[in-house]
Amino acid sequence: MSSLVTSLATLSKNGSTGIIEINNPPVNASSQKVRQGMMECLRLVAEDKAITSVVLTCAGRTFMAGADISEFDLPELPRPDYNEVHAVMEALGKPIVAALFGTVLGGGLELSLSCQARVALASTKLGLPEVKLGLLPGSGGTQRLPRLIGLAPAIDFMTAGNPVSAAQALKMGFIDKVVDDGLLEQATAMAQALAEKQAAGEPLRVTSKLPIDKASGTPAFFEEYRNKQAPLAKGGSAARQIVRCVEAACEQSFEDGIIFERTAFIDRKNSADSRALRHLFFAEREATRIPGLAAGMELRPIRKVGVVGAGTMGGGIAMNFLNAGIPVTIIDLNQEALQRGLGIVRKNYEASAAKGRLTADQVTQRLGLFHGALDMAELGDCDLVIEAAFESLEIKKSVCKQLGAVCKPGAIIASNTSTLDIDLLAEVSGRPADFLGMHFFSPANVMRLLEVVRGAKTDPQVLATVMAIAKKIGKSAVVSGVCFGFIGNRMLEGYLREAELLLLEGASPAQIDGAIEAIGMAMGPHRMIDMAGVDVAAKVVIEQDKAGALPNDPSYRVVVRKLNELGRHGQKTSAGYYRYQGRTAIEDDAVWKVCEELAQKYGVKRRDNISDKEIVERCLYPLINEGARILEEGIAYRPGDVDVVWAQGYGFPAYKGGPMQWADEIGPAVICAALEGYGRQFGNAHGYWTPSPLLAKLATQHRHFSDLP
Ligand code: T1G
Repeated sequence: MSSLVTSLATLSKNGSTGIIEINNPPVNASSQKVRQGMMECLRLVAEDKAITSVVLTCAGRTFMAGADISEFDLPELPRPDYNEVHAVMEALGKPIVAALFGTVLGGGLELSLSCQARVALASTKLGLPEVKLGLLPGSGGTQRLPRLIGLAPAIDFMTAGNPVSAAQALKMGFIDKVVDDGLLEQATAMAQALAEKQAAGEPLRVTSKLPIDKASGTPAFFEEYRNKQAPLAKGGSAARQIVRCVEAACEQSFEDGIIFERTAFIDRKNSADSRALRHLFFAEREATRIPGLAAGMELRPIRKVGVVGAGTMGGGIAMNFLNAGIPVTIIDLNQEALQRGLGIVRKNYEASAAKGRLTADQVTQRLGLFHGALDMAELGDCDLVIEAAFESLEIKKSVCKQLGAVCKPGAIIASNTSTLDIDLLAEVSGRPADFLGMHFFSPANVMRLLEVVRGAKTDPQVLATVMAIAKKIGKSAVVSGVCFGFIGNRMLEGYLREAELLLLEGASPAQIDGAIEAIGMAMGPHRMIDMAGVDVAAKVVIEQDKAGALPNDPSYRVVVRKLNELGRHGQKTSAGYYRYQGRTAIEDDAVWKVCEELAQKYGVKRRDNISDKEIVERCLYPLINEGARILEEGIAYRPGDVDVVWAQGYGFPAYKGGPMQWADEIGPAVICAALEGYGRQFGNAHGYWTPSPLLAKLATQHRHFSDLP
């Protein structure tokens, strides 16, 4: 086969079939050079009379996984535009068959829709996830897909943004054949068959020329679909625009519909919520890169994992590794606790199987990798041991000391502590170089966030190994330095402090939670504590108080401590900051009275003019300020790392990109001025309102967190 290589696309010939292969590692994203290469290959195909059909494929591990997202921050989309390429493909006059494999997403799937047919390996995943980036399929997807599979299935597929299997795609009607192997051969055979039909007089199927089901596309149909999407204020713009583009496909010619779609796409691309979602997409991947660590460092093999503590956290942690096919030995002090822990994991898997999320074989396979034991010595052959013992310094010191003795040389020892000093536990283990923190978030088998806490003496190879295993078990890992609360819980301090002060000053839990949820937080502070446990939150404050780590402020977090004393531990006792009927939170006058009494006791003046704006600023600006301190102390490497922690672990709205991205949208100078204003209004005796040096510097220099290296 002869071949002509242009930039990132190669044209070769297999008899009368031209093979266009895109080669842009790692995911064949559609960059300007890819599109230039394709245009060159298509020109050559058009000129070569000997070529009567074409197969479009990619090198590497996947067919095109979408447009190059990094191009969207450019002022203009670099030409040739996607739609120029699609127009040349559809006007070629020769059948093109797409050979699909890997993860065919976004612009990659749209590219294939401009072919005459699509053949996919059975293992292929196909999707239009643009909506998850605050975008919409911007290279003809909203115009071509409805012509192939109908209005409702196309809108459902694009507004959900979730991938489907090749078998599902075949059933939906947007691919033509699924093969188990021989993809290129099968696609070539189909291309040649289409060429023969064309030679016999059968017109080529051109997707953009297919009719669209206008009869179903009534105004009421589209209005109903629009109303099903999330509200605009909660990141619903992209989905609503997708519905509008499909409506335009019914109202206008294909050519006009493409223009409509492009206008809507540009509007989305330039929106704050899409910028935020794209920021998080890259931030999550950037977070796995450790400054100063040589790429490609040899990692320690992790073939077997040990978990100490068969409680809720220990069981959840274990499931992460079992799900990845890694054997786990779990230890607990007594048989009853151990059996309870093993039983909880079994029930979790059986519940997943009952919902069809796992097959019975998968449940059997995973449980077959899971063993319980009472003797720590059983952990002697583990490569990584994670302690998830009760959150008490004495207990964790004892466990870490034992692990230092029983774990084999080279084994990594991790603590799941959320409040204790990793360096202290590392020293107690006697192997500080092998030691670090792995702070999972409950439920540990569900929450993607993992704070990896590097100790002062943690070996870089240990850190790199844990970051790699985190990706293998599907976690979004972020490295934190050692400090109280690491990244997330440390920033939570000021947020919860102000939420409680607002209660003393006269706001209700419902008003505070409502104001915070209105800006997109999944759960307000008080509903969050009621779910996690008022006793758990109070214990952290009490332990800090014992350690003399609280501000010299007698009113500090008095409400959570009082509710704890009253036995109002939250949802689990049907009463906390709210009263509960099942999971329904109901405002409770008893809490109002507690706050009134505490306000009187601590001389806090109550008022009834607390606005939602004040609530949001007083709770979230100190959170951002603490994030700035965490950056200037080097606890977090990058602002994006802080954003990933809050978006993945604390319900910060992804369409705001995380607290530091949101701070950039508001402006550091605005935040700085607001902090200083509250300092003047309430006094700043405890330094609650002092802008961090970094925030103050960004404010005066009119720079942003995104300008930081
Ligand atoms: N653009 C640019 N870079 C991308 C990229 C993309 N679309 N997809 C992945 N990368 C980079 C990623 O940053 C990382 O870089 C490396 O590739 C490996 O990715 C016009 C508007 C395909 C399932 O949303 O879902 O098309 O960190 O670590 O775990 O209508 O990447 O190595 O430097 O994630 O194996 C639509 C996004 C775009 C798909 C592979 N497409 N990508 O997962 O590897 S918008 C998407 C993914 C669009 C058109 C619209 C995943 C993956 P680095 P990775 P992975």
